[in-house]
Amino acid sequence: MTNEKNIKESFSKIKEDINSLKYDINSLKTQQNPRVENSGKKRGLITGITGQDGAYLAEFLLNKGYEVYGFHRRTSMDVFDRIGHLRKEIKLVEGDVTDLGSIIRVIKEINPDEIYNLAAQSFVPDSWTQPISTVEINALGVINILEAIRILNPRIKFYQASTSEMFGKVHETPQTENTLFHPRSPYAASKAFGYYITQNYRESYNIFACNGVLFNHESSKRGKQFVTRKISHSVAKIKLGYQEYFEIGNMDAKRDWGYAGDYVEAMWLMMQKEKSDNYVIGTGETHSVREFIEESFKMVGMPIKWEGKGINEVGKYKDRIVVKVSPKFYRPAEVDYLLANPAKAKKVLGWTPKTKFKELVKMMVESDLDRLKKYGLQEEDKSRLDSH
Ligand code: NAP
Ligand code: F7E
Repeated sequence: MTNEKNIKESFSKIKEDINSLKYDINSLKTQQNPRVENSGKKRGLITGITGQDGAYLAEFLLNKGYEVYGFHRRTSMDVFDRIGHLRKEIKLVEGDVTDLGSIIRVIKEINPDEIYNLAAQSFVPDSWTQPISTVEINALGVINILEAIRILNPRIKFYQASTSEMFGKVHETPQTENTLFHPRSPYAASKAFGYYITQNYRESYNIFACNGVLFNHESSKRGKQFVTRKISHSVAKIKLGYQEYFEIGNMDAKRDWGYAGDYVEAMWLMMQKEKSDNYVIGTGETHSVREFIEESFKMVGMPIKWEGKGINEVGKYKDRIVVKVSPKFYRPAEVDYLLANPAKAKKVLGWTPKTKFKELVKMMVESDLDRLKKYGLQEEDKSRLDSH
């Protein structure tokens, strides 16, 4: 009996040893990223896959031969419109950047080579109405991913979607990698934490962690709350007779607007360098909201003139009012003027933007016109515009 008991105990000890050996081998494998060595295909994990940049970056990485994994959160309805054309090629994984457990699960499953953290509550006005959740997603979400990388596999490369909004009330013009931050919204403050913690994990743990400090970039996939798309969409509706006029906030704010398709290349380029760093990405040109409106109306053959001042100012096409100012779109604190100096990105990454301002406006207005002509006014064309 004693003998049988001893044998059983020895077996169970051997089993334990084997399991612990298996665990050690697996962790070693994780450190070496064996999938890359085996398949030769790099694995890219994109958070915020359902957003504007997620869609462009996914397409870009697929074209570079990556296996692309899209991290998305649970929603009550499908939000895959922007990546519909890529659905068969992307592997979707569910999680939330505010949920560390979900990040750990996904990273363990996929063991990616590169993580692009694009997930954010990215609409600045909503950061005043939902400040805590903005911070949870935009700030804590970043450290959640960095912690998961540090614990699971510090060789994974990390990209953080930082922003020109951090320059806020600008300390110098144009803005470079050395310009001081002066955040003007809970959004910008939350992103400043994301920026610094990314830099800190690089310096503390030698993790490859980049900050792309991207200036505003737009496209036909831009959310309709953001000013460029709000304008292109409204102008297209006015041209086709679906709407009489639209309301706007501070038309004198200036932005360095580029094309999202150009900017995802910069994200990838900085992840291919030997050392991680911070890069300013922009066009080096700035334009006002007012100019964006004028150019959009010109594109559809309805040139406008301005009359009045302040909240009484209107934009008129012939005798028709097509633009009105409404203080409901003013912000508690405004970012008046942004202009990038992307010299470092040009020198170190060899990156230059390809799309100029007028081309961008044309692209966006034409896309909205074409879609409305093809499908008519849809439910999505009516929603949310009154509140933003
Ligand atoms: P976007 O269109 O608003 O996309 C944001 C993405 O984040 C969406 O896919 C959204 O998912 C996802 N998301 C939000 N909360 C999440 C959470 N808790 N867990 C997982 N995913 C979550 O933004 P974008 O214009 O593509 O910008 C991409 C990133 O770049 C953002 O971080 C933004 O702050 C930053 N950025 C943008 C610009 C710009 O001009 N576009 C400039 C500088 C920096 P749902 O679809 O479910 O909402
Ligand atoms: O506003 C003014 C508004 O909401 C641009 C995000 O991607 O880029 C974006 O942030 C300007 C502001 O973008 C309206 O006051 C006037 O000065 O298009 P926006 P944003 O706030 O610059 C940065 C880089 C990001 O990181 C952000 O995630 O336009 N403006 N009238 C208006 N803006 C809106 N939305 N609506 C108006 O009616």
